[in-house]
Amino acid sequence: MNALTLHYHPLSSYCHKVQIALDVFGIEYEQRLLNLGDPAELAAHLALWPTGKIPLLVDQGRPIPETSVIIEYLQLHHAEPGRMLIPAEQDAALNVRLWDRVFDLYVMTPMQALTADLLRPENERDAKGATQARDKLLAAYAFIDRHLEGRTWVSDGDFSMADCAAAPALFYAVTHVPIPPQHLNLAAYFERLMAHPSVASVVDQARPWFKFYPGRAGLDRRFFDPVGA
Ligand SMILES: N[C@@H](CCC(=O)N[C@@H](CS)C(=O)NCC(=O)O)C(=O)O
Repeated sequence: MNALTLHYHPLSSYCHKVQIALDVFGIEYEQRLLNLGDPAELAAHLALWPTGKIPLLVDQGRPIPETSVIIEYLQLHHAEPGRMLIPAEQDAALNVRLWDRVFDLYVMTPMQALTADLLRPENERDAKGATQARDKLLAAYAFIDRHLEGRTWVSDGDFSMADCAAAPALFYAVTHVPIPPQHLNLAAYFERLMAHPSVASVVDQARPWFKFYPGRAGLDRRFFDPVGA
């Protein structure tokens, strides 16, 4: 068994964030697909990490939770030499952590609320909560679009942990709230993210699963598996 195992689900945005980082770092690892709907699997997972959230990295039996911590841990202990997602320079590193937080808190969170709402029976849906989540996404799109003016990646340097967070957050967010046409910087950034080899590879792995994603009606056809979509 490989020393490093990622407990994951192929449709999970936060798992994609870490899978992108693993690919950038050039790290070999095993994947353990979790079915948290199964009571025994859920109990075993909760014993490892009581929040029950995925992904969870397990390194020689030691659970490492929380995506941003996982990525920092991987860079510290397992990345191929010279491969970095958090720059060594402290102020630059703070900026990466800031934009990682922005995507987790202001894009992932409302996106997850909208996906969760779709999983409820029609008569239990939260129309007010969904409107608020859509408004939050639109507000985030507007300020991220302004921030991206003149930038290739979201922090000032190379592709970073913040872009690992941005790619799956935006991938699923746009299925609920498309990028408004005036946000040209954000639309171009989205395409740059999708063309990044590590992002494209993670999207490719998940392709056969997108037909099960609750927000699939809003997902661009190019992301579906051409066979069996
Ligand atoms: N702050 C956590 C968030 C992880 C998270 O929300 N994961 C979702 C999947 S994308 C999850 O575990 N959902 C199952 C649940 O909430 O029970 C992180 O960065 O690792």
